[in-house]
Amino acid sequence: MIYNDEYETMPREALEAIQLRRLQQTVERVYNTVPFYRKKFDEAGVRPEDIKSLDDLKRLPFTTKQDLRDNYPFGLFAVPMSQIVRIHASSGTTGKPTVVGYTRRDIKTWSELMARALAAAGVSQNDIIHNAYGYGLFTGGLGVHYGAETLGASVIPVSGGNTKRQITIMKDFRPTVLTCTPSYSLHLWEVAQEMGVDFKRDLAIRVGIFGAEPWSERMRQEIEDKLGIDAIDIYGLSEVLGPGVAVECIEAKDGLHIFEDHFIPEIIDPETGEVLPYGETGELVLTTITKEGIPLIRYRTRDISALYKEPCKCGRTMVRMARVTGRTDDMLIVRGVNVFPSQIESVLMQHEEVAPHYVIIVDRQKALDVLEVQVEVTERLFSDEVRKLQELERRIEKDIKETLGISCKVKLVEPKTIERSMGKAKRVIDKRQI
Ligand code: DLL
Repeated sequence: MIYNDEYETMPREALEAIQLRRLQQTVERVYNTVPFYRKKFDEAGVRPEDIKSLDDLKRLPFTTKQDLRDNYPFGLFAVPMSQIVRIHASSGTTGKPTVVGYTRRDIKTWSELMARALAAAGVSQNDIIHNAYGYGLFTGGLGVHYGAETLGASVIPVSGGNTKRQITIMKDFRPTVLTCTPSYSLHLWEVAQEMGVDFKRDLAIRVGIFGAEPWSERMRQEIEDKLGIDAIDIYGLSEVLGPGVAVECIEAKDGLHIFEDHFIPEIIDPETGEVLPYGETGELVLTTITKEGIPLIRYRTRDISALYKEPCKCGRTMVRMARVTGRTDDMLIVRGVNVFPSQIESVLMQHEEVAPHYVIIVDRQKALDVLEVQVEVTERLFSDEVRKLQELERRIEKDIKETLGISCKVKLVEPKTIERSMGKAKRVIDKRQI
């Protein structure tokens, strides 16, 4: 279903006219209200009135996560605190957290965009949503929650954790939609199995809306097969909004539609900053054109994607972004070769003897980078002879070498030994930085 028929299917010319008007208003507003932007624009020699077409966007300087940190906590807010009704923040595992503020209208916009996203995934007011994204400073829980209420669906605000209770709730309340990180959905399946609950037979979930961390096409297959559901990819980031920046439609499951009446996407070469044409892979840059609390101009997301303009069979005219396979900052450089965890995941998932739970450990031994991939094997295989397990290890190592061009050590580990996360999974341990 298309939630907002007027905007989501708008002819591109009309959409671009709206984008330009909103961009001009945003640039004008931040120039006048946020000293950080005024200084940056002045340094770049560009003034609000120079933005005459969408093409002029590239004259504006980028904003980075470091800029948000340097202005911690509220320095980039464009309205007085009296107009802010909500604050969220990133977890801050890699430094100071980034803090964002929403006005009443921002919350309304976010709720509408999340309602659109849920509808794109085939959810309606007749659905019950089991929302296992964390509630709190993280945007996942409350983002889905407000969207669900706006759409008119029933929402169970279960949040993350206490997995056994979640299974009982799913059995008793019979939710039809599951929202959580893709890795947590597999953990739910695992715990359900332990409790003798069969997702397909005993539960009513028919669609899952998963995001907040990278996952591969093969991981989607695995989830769909195991849980017996449609798995839909949803993308967003707290700096720009939270979940609901882009979402796949259930009709195509082929790229995520970006809600372009609120965000202008660009893909750039992360090294040079040059804007790349449609279809090319690079870093996603987003400009918010309706946000009041903390508008962001050309925000470098560090997420790697590509943009596609071709029309989609669902009828939406908004561009699609390719599934985010990784971030410029989670790219590992191992002996000079660039590797993304998702590439390793794709190779692992080709082997049905292993479970989708893995961790990548990078270390340095005698000035040489060494890579170890620990992956769980299925229960059945673990009881097999050692020789068979070793043979599988060698096979996966060979596949990784052939696909990615790097040598690594693969270590099969016992089922359920790799730590499960209630939210975003931690896939990489880089001991070189410690
Ligand atoms: O993760 C917002 C969110 C909540 C999105 C629930 C989807 C569902 P942050 O905690 O600020 O916000 O983290 C944002 O997570 O820059 C990406 O690197 C990654 N990410 C988010 N969605 C996806 C996705 C939320 N579908 C960061 N695929 C982003 C891959 C994703 N990575």
